[in-house]
Amino acid sequence: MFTGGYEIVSSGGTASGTIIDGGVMDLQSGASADALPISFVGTGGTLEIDGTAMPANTIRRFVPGNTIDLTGATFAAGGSATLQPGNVLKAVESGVTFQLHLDPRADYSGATFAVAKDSGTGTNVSVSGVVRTPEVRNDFYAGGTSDVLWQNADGLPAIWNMNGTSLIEGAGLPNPGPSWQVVASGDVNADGAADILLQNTDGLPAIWEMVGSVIAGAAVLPNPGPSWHAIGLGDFNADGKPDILLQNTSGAAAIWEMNGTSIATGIVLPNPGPTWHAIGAGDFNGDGKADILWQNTDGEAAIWEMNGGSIVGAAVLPKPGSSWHAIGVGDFNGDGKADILWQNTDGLPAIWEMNGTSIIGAAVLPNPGSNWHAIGTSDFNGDGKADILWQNADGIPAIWEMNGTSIIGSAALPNPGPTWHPKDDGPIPSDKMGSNATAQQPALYQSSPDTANAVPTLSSPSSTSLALHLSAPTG
Ligand SMILES: [Ca+2]
Ligand SMILES: [Ca+2]
Ligand SMILES: [Ca+2]
Ligand SMILES: [Ca+2]
Repeated sequence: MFTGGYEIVSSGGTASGTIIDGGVMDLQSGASADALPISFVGTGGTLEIDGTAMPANTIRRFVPGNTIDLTGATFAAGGSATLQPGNVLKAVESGVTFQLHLDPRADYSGATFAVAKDSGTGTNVSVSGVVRTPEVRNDFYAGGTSDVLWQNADGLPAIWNMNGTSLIEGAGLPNPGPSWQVVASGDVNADGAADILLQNTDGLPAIWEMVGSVIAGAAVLPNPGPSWHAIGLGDFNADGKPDILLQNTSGAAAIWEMNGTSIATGIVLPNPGPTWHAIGAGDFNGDGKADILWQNTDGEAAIWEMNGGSIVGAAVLPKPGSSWHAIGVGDFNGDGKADILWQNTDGLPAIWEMNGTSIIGAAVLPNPGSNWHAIGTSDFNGDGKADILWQNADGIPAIWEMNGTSIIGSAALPNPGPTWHPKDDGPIPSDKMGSNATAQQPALYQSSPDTANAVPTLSSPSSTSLALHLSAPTG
């Protein structure tokens, strides 16, 4: 990782998992940055590429304010930079063509590229307009794939920098102590690298602005009191910055619309009653605005479709029964709409593919057994489809790479031991944290969130037959 200043990767050298956070990274002629992406974080960064051989690496988050300096591209009037299919950026200077591989998942349809003379004889490539890059859950190293966020029972957080299902390196963060719960991650400051939302048992929320495993900034938010629990992060108003979903022990939910680490607006939502647990935020109808998934203690789930702090649609989903737990929301089939990950108390996982509040597909996955806990829906291979992060009761983490409801790959990760808990979008059970921590979810009953558009009750989250049982998620 590289932040600010000036770094030289010399001929024959390599840089690994490169982050350019301001400053200049100089890739000298003949140097390579291995196969991992070269990622800009924030703005004000320059990737200087010497010589005429272009790196094959994917260049992520090339957005307005960042520069690619091609020192070996002799600037001349009439040069150009144009985007080719697959987001290959083609620069032509003095009759010579240079090709750079921009993030193929980024949307450059509202962007314009330009070339200009650099400080020497070379060519600066810049971009203006609107660039949309996909936000990937738990992506602390801005590589376009999920990393794993951990917290130990003693409070110590840690991040595993992942390349797909392979652990590149792990790093411990400063220990805030066991009264601080790591709640969720999201790119709060919209710089391309995930940040961490924490909450103290006294109610105090805090945000760590992260670049890789480095805490680049820290902010404490107003304390709503210990009866309010931060549930997660989601962009409810589609301004590109995640907002905070909270729930009171009374059942009332609230949204803090955030502008980075500042609360722009606080909105208290209708109170569905304390048997309804806010599970998480995800965009079920694909309008770019996060919606809220609820589950009642009797198993029934419901969705509130949101527009900022306004509920624009609500529906109760088919009742799977109280042995089914909504683990979290993620887009398993890559259609831009959040889906629901379930797990039964007997271990059986299931997925509901959603279109708004309609279930358009449902499948039960192989049962790894009740010792395996589904943790969340990160995208480890960066294909835009959620994968499943697991942890065994003995501590072993594992990943199922998913394509819709099909398991296309699986891998076990090193075992950090059972006191370490991965933090993804699943609710955090009280028995998973230190003795000072409180349950993230409230516990008493009232009325339902909304009975409008209620749909018929089913006996299980899937109408399909059970798949074969496997002994472990790596099976
Ligand atoms: Ca960030
Ligand atoms: Ca939505
Ligand atoms: Ca989906
Ligand atoms: Ca994936």
